[in-house]
Amino acid sequence: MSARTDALTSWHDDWSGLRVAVLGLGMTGFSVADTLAELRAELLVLAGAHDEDRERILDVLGVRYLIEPGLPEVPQELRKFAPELVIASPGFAPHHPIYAWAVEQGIPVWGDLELAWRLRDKTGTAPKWLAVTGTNGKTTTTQLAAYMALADGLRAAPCGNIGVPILDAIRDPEGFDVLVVECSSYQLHSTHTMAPDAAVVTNIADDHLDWHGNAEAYRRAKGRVYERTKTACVYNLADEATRRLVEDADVEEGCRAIGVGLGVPSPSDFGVVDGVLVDRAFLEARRTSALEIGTIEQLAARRMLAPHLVFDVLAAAALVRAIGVSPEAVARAIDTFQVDPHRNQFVRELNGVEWIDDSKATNPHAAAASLGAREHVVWIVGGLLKGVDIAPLVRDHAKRLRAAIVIGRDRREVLAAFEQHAPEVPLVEIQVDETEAVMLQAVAHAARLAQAGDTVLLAPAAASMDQFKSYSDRGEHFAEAVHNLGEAPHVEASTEDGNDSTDER
Ligand code: UMA
Repeated sequence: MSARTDALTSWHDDWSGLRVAVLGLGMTGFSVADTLAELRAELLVLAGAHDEDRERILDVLGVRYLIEPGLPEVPQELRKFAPELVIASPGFAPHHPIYAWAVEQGIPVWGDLELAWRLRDKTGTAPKWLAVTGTNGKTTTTQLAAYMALADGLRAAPCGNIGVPILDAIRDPEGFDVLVVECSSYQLHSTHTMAPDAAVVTNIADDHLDWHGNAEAYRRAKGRVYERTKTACVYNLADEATRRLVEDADVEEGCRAIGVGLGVPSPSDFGVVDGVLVDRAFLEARRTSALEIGTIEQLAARRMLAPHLVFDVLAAAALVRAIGVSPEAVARAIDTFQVDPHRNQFVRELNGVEWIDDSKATNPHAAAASLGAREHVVWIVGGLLKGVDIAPLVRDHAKRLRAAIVIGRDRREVLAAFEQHAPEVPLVEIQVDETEAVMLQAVAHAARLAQAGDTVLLAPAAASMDQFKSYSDRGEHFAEAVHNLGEAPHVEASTEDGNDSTDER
């Protein structure tokens, strides 16, 4: 790292004239450019696609930008600009030509988390910093932790990968007491000095292998969240890999490892005893007693009994207890918390069949949690697999499948997995690609195949961008199609325009 960028560790340092290349003009790139323009850095923004609204604002701010379709190589203008620092949006993988060029030139590459960490003292006092990552459950855990801190009267905000760029939170005029930062593996890859008060990896399973190159690189990126942690490294007792990441991390003196599980906890852990959620970590008498932070009954009332949700609640509680949020505030928060849409969301019951939207299950690990919680399932599966093997998921859950309906671009891999591991499961391949038609057909077939007592589960184990705008768009199309189903026990499998394009075995 260069001496100049090394020394820039505060909002109140002199950032003026620093030559920074910003990669990307999405949520992240824009928030970085806006922030650094305010600090009077000299900027060059590069992106592979136009965004007219944001470009207009950059014009007003006097920020230079270069938009080139696909950004296939290192532009001459960037070489001439000779950046002292590159800030990469998460979508830029390390093998992107510009990212790789910067590394080769010895130019420091930061993500927005790194910049935000250095600028966190804008309002004078730095907020407490809770960092959340994991393959699944990170958004719910992030929201829960922020909600629990709010219930204790703290100014708290969830931010980061959750969809609120962290620099927007940093620039809030009044500032926050606590930031709960959802960190993606992409963001963590380019984070170097962040030192959270408490951090959690909720679980680790293969995901985003195309970006990271391999599973080990993905795992290592996730593990960076624990580096330099001050008070508590929270990990999943049921996921050995998360404990190993804590062991491998270089943390501050006095930082404790706090395990979270669904069973009776040992001292220093969180868990469940006779229907009561307990903290056995943040109390003096932890050898002999535990603090009540909520009950299973409370969670049942909020439709949050699925094991992964109970885990998320306990993990969030561990994070906020590490910074002194009271057990009573945690319990109050559980009483009113609502899980976001498209996360195991109940859509409708029709003729004894339950319809569930878990469109957020964008990888096999998340889909496994969802499938595992049900006995007889008609499963809507498929999309963009992101280089992840879906076969083990099909193998492990074949027994509970009444039928499967395969959507998405990577259908061939999904069909092959069924061929190999579940040849007896009735299969429908939806062969259309148009957003509107896909879900109409999938839902109509599911209605025909499901029997009373079954669950129809949208848990695609894949990303959505091949056929939908986002996982929420996919979930909304599903819910709309489900709500439009008639009351008749068996709905004919045809779309409204009558063009059903499927293959069935
Ligand atoms: N771009 C290129 N070339 C590339 C990649 C991107 O030019 O190879 C440009 C695009 O043209 C565009 C910009 O980069 O100008 C987009 O940047 P981005 O893809 O990094 O997306 P942002 O809009 O900055 O949103 C990011 C996160 N997106 C990704 O990680 C892909 C958002 O998480 C996050 O909410 C936001 O920052 C704020 O922190 C989304 C996500 O899908 C929800 N995350 C993944 C996940 O949760 O699984 C990691």
